This record gives sequence, C-alpha cells and structure tokens, in this order.
Amino acid sequence: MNIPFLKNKQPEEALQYPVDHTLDHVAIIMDGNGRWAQKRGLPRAAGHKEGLSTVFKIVKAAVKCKVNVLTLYTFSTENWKRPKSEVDVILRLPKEFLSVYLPDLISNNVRIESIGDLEKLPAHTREAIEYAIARTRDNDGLQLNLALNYGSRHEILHSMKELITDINAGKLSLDELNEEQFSTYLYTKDVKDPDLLIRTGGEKRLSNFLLWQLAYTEFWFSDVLWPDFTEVEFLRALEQFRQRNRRYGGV
Ligand code: V0D
Repeated sequence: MNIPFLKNKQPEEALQYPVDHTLDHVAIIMDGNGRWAQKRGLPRAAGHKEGLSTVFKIVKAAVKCKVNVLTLYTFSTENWKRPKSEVDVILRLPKEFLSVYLPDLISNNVRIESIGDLEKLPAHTREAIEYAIARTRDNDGLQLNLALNYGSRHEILHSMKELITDINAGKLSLDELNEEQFSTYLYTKDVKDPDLLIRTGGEKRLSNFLLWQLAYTEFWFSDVLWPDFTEVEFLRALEQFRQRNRRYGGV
C-alpha cells in the first residue's frame, strides 16, 4: 500500500520493537534542549519543556523493547551554575511531567526511582518525585531511574565517606574491600551497570555522569537535539548495540 503522506513519517504501528535480552540497562544524556529553543528564538527553558514529551516517548519505546532499567540524566550538580531563572523552570519540570504522564506510566507498569542528592532540591521538586516513587513502588516493569542533582564525582566521594565510616566502625575490612563491595555504596547499588549510553545533542563527553558504572558500556552519540529525538532514532541506537554485541561474540 502506497501512502504518500507517510513517506517520511513512520506511523507508530509500523515500527518494530526488537527485544534484546543482552540489553538490560540504557542510560541517556538528554542534551540539546537549550540549543533547540535558541535556534527558534525561544528562551532556553522552552527547550527543556519541549524535552518532556520526548522523555515520555522514549520511556514508552523502552517499555516496548523490554528494557529493564532506563536511567535519564535530568539535572546535574553542575546545572546550578546556570541562570537562576533557567534553574527555576527546570526544577518545576518533574511536577509538570508527572501531572501529565504519571497515570500513563502507572498503566505501563513503570517504577520510578531516583539517583542523586535529593536533599538539596527545593521541597516542591523533592515532594513531586517522592510522590511518584511511592505511587509506582509496586510496579515491576521498566525501572525509570531519574538522575536528579546527580554528579558522579560527588557520588564517588559520598560513597567513600560512608565506606570509611563503616571501616572505622569495624563493619567492613579494608583488606577485604573489593569492587563489588564498593559498588554497594553507590546510588546505583540496586541496578546493573548500563549496557548502552546514548548522548544526544552532538557533544561527545560524559559530563560527570556514571563514571564508575560506564567502565564497560557501549556509547552511542547522536547529533539530534533532545526535543527532536525520535523513537526511530532510539531503535537505531539499540540496533547498533545489538550488532556491536554480535561482533564481539564472534571474536
Ligand atoms: C530537562 C530534557 C523528566 C532534559 C527533559 C530535575 C532536561 C526534561 C523529568 C522527571 C527534565 C523528573 C522526575 C520525575 C519524572 C520526570 C525531568 C528535570 C528535568 C529536572 F519523577 N524530564 N526532566 N526532571 N528535563
């Protein structure tokens, strides 16, 4: 059947969602929101808002591909350096996102979790997230892991301090300390390391994201700005991962 007006736009029903059992955990750096807005003469904050619908689209795609954990870098410890007006808008996004999409996430069996230092967020932001975590606690589908006020060096340092406290209290032996034990002090203690990292927006750096956890992860970079990122793009990243993995298995 030839449907000319669909030539460049794949109808959602036509997409195939391959399930890859070697792909457990996907992490995404959702970059390019500010630039997306500036290109249109809009304030940067408009790009962050636009990014919310992309978040929902990609969460749904991850559910369909039966990914177990999706970790999204939403707000870094460095983001506080941005103009206060932009930070204020960003910190209202969790509530905005949840007021629109929480019912849908619940019906998709998504469980919301967070990593990062929630203590330093404004109460209204923290409360919105804590409500979503509590509301989805019993779901056992996709774990949507939101990195909020997250910085990897901060995480490692915070872990070190707790670890040393435990050593001093005699709960842990320095001689027996190993990588696996160290990992249990990180925010990510309950999830496996990411298999695939996606960064949108054209930059090729880690920006203080999951430095310990990405040691063996496959990276996939896209020039597409986050608000323009599509399911098709996401599936392309997963397919690329599958092929790299296959090649690896052949050696
Ligand atoms: C801004 C583009 C979803 C990238 C997407 C902390 C940066 C929109 C959430 C979200 C942000 C947070 C908690 C929650 C559910 C969703 C979010 C922030 C920023 C600021 F329970 N997107 N998103 N939170 N961006």
